[in-house]
Amino acid sequence: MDNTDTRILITGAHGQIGTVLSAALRQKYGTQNVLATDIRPSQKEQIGPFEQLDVLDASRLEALISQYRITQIYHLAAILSAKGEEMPMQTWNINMQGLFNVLEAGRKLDIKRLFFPSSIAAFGPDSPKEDTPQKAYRSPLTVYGISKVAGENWLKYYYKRYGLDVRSLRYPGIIGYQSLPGGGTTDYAVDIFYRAVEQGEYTCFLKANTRLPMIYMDDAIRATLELMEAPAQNLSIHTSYNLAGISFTPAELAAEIRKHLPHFVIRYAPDFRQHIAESWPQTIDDSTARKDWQWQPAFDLKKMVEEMLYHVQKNKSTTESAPML
Ligand code: AKB
Repeated sequence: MDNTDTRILITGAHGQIGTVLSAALRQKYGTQNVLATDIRPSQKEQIGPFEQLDVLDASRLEALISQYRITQIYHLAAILSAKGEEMPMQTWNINMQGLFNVLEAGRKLDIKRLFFPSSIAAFGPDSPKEDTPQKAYRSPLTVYGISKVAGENWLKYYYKRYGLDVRSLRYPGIIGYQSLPGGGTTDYAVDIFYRAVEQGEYTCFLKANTRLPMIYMDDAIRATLELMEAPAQNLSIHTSYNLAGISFTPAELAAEIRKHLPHFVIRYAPDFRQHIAESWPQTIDDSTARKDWQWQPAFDLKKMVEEMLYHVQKNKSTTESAPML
């Protein structure tokens, strides 16, 4: 790695956010200053330093931090809401023990700044559904959500007790074309674009009128970088910041897609994820983020759908015209 001040380690770098965030951080800090890690082996297109890492392996995590002289960690590795309900104990273990290993490494090895993603899943059926406030009561239904609430409180503990500079966002469902989500309840809002372009139809696992908070990937990445760069004295939240982008229902998303693909058909076959979605907020009040570090989303539903369709169609035609080997 180069001899600059900031050297970053990302866990879960092959995940939906990790794929795009690694590239953005490499562009900003230099390829050699960002170490991507994941439990899955290196991908063919991996550009820059990569190490295979299971976040439950605390000694390997600490060895990598020392070896690469890491100064910042983005800890993204986790099991999401829907998958988490299939394996509650494993999810708790991975999400919590993984976080403890990172926090302890941060404390012991003098990490300067640490990022941990929380989620709208930290809220539950007893939180207000509309404009859910920053400090709303949080009693989530899912193991994933419980691990996020607990995680947020541990961040605050490490900040207060050890002075560790830990920062966090409650991400809405993230929509992007660069990577696929896996195991989440909001995944439909990415899948729908691929099905619309490739097959002209989609069967949604949520009901037509299920409104959820979402955000376009560009906004989510920019929010992450802006929060991580904000002066420490401006930050009033040491659990996790509410973050809002766009809220919509599957029916509204389908109608917007139909403006570009008039023959697109959506059907509904709600499954267990409906219950999870109904326990979450519909819209989020992110005024504290706007005030503390001037957060401002750039993508509305129209712009997001235009961008998604453009990129998904472009990727499809590139794949189709690729020569057979
Ligand atoms: C999920 O659906 O589990 C995630 C999330 C909202 O945290 N996308």
